[in-house]
Amino acid sequence: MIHSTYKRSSPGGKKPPQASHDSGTPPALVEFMMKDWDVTSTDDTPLPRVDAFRTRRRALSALFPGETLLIPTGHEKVRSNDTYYRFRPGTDFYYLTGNTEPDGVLVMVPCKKGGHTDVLYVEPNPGRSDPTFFTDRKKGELWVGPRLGVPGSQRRFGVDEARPLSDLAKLLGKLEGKKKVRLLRGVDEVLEKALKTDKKRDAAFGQALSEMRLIKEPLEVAELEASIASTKRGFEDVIRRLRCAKSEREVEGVFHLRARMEGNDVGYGTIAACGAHACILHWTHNDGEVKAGDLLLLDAGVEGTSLYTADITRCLPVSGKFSPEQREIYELVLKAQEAAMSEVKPGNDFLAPNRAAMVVLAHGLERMGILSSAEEALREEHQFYKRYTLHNVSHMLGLDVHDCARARQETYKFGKLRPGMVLTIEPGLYFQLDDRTVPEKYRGIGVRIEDDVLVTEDGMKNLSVDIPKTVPDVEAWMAAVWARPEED
Ligand SMILES: [Mn+2]
Repeated sequence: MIHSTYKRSSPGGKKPPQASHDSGTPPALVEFMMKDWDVTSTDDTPLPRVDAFRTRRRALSALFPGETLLIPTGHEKVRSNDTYYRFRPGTDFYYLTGNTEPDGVLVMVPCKKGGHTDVLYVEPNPGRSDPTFFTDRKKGELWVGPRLGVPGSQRRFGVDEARPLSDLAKLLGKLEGKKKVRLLRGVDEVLEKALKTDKKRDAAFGQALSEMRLIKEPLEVAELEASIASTKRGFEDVIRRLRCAKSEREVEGVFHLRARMEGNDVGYGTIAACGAHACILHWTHNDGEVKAGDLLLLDAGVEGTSLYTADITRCLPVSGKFSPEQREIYELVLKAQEAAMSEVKPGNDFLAPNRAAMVVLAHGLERMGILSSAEEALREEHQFYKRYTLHNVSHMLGLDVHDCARARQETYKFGKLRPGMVLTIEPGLYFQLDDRTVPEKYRGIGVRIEDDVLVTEDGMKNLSVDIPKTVPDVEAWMAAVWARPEED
C-alpha cells in the first residue's frame, strides 16, 4: 500500500478536498483562471555552497557501497484539524541536500561501476498549466507559495537526477523484498509503512548519519557562530523588555521576534523561567509572572536560516542586580562551568567536563551546608549531588539542539572529544521550593549557565564568549542595554 502522499502530485489527478468553509469552483471560473498569466519562475540557481552538500553525499556513498539509501525529509505536521506547524526539514535530509521543502525523499541508487546516483524525489510544480495552482489548498501555489518543482530542484540542489514524488511508488515496488536497502527511520512514517526494510540495518544507517555530523566543517562552525550572534541580540532584546515586562510570555515573544527576524525560528522551545520556575528544567509554559527581585533563567537559541542553532542559557536579575543568595549560587555554578571548560580538549573523555563540574558543585554544596560530605555524595553508588544538579553538562550541538542523537555511545557519550566537535557546557543548580534539605534562603532559586564550545586541535574555543557571564559583567551588560536609546 502506497500512501497518497507518494501518489498525489500527478497533474489533473484526483480532485483535491475542499474545506468545509469554502464554496465550489464552477467550470467557467476554472477556464477563466487558467488564462493570461505571465511566465514566472522560482530561483533555481545552484544553492550557495552546493558543493558542500554533494561532498557529504559522496562521503555517505563511500560508507554504503552497493546499497540503496533512502533519506526522507518528512511531512508537515498537523497542529489541529487542517492547520499545520511550519515545516522544518529532516536534519539528515537537509544535511545532504540543502533542501527545505516538505515531502521530499533523497534516494541514493548504487551504480554498477561503484558509487551512487543521487536522485531527489520532489513535489512537481505544474505552474499555471494545471488548476491545482488555485484549487489545491495543500500544494497549490496560490495557497502555499511557489515550489521549485522537478527540473528546478535538480539545478538548485545539484543532484544527479530529480523526479516527481509520484514516481517514488514505482521505485518502492522494485525495492520490495530487496536486502541491500536502508531507510532512515523516525522521520517519515508514511514511507516506513510503504517499504518494509530491516530495522537493524536501518538503525546502523541512522547511526552512521549521526556520526558523520559529529565533526563540524568550518562552514558549519561559521553558521553556528552566526546563530550565536543572533541569540546574543535576542538576549539583549529581552533585557530591554525586562524594564517593563510583566510576564514570561513577553520574554518568549521578544526572543522569538529576533529569531524570526534574523533566522528561521528558535532551535527549540524557549525556556523563559522566572523565580522558582527556573527549577523546572524544561519550563516552556512560560506563562508566569516576571517580578522584581527574581532571577530570569533564559535558555534560548536562534536557529539560523542555515538551520544551525545556538543553545545559550543566561540568568538575568529582573531588577538588574543579583541578590546575595542568587549571587552565591550563580558564582558556584560559574566556577563549575570554568572547571568543565578547562577539560574540553581533544583526547579527553566526552564526560570529563561533566565530572569536573560535579566535583566543584558537590564541594560547594557541602560548604553551603546542603550536602554533609562532598566525597560521599560524589561516589558512583551515591550521586547525591544530582538532587540539585539534575542533568549532565554537555550535549552535541549543530543542526539539532541535541545533535547527533543516534551516534553510538562509544563515539559520543563514552567516547573522546575530537577537534571539530561542538558541544554545550551547561552546569546548573536547582533548589526546589519544597526541598527541606536546602536552607530556606536558597529555595526557589535555579541557576544554569550555558555556552557553546568548539573542540580545537589543542583545546577549545568558546563560541559564545561574547555573551557576558560573570556577575559584574551581567549587571554591567544589563545597565548598558538599558542606557541605550530605543531602536527604531
Ligand atoms: Mn543545552
